[in-house]
Amino acid sequence: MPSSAVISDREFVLPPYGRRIILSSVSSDSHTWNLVHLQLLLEEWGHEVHNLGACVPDDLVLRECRGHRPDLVVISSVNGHGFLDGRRLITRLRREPDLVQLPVVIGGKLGTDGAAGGAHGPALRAAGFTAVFEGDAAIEEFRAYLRRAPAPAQGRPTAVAPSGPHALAVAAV
Ligand code: B12
Repeated sequence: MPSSAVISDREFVLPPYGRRIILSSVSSDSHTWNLVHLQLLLEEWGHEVHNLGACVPDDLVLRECRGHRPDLVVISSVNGHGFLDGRRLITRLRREPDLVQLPVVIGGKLGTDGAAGGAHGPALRAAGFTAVFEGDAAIEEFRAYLRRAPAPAQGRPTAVAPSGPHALAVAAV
């Protein structure tokens, strides 16, 4: 299947090293092996993962974002409701002034057409996701996304992008 990653040109910056990541599913999705697999991959790539698990209510995601102050939020869904649940979640999250610039990506089987999906990127990005990963190349593209970043100017960059023009920036791990 061709690439279907849709990555925002919004002003988000990720710190260029092992990041603090919140991993979560959406409220309706009870699948767990997707989360286990993603956690293992992310940890193997050098990141610290706080896995919220399956069937996570929107309120809890927002609360954890505030309490945990992640560099990145990764939403995974495979039950077919990821598009609707994800759009509702990100709309809610982007309404919060303190979370408006937090990088949040989503991936998996986001519609009811299973692995044949891949058309949800533009709408989910328009709703506020930083990047959307669907299809066979999702993991590969996600890894490439995590690796892209300029060298840090100095010190630990903030989780929230500072104001001013800069492209999506993620570093090699
Ligand atoms: C096991 C399973 C279940 C188990 C889950 C048990 C558990 N504890 O996880 C049970 C029986 C509970 C279940 C229930 C349902 N399931 Co189910 N399930 C599966 C099955 C067979 C395997 C899923 C799995 O574990 N895969 C292994 C993991 C490692 O792979 P993965 O899930 O694909 O995740 C990978 C990628 O998707 C990707 N990815 C996922 N998220 C993200 C995020 C990012 C950022 C990136 C980059 C990549 C990424 O990377 C992951 C790791 O490689 C799949 C079919 C299949 N072969 O995939 C159906 C499947 C996911 N289920 C499906 C459905 C429809 C359901 C039900 C709605 C059925 C029903 N009518 O009740 C319910 C939903 C329940 C709910 N509330 O969510 C459909 C979804 C259809 C769709 N999206 O178009 C599938 C695809 C089956 C099918 N072909 O129809 N299911």
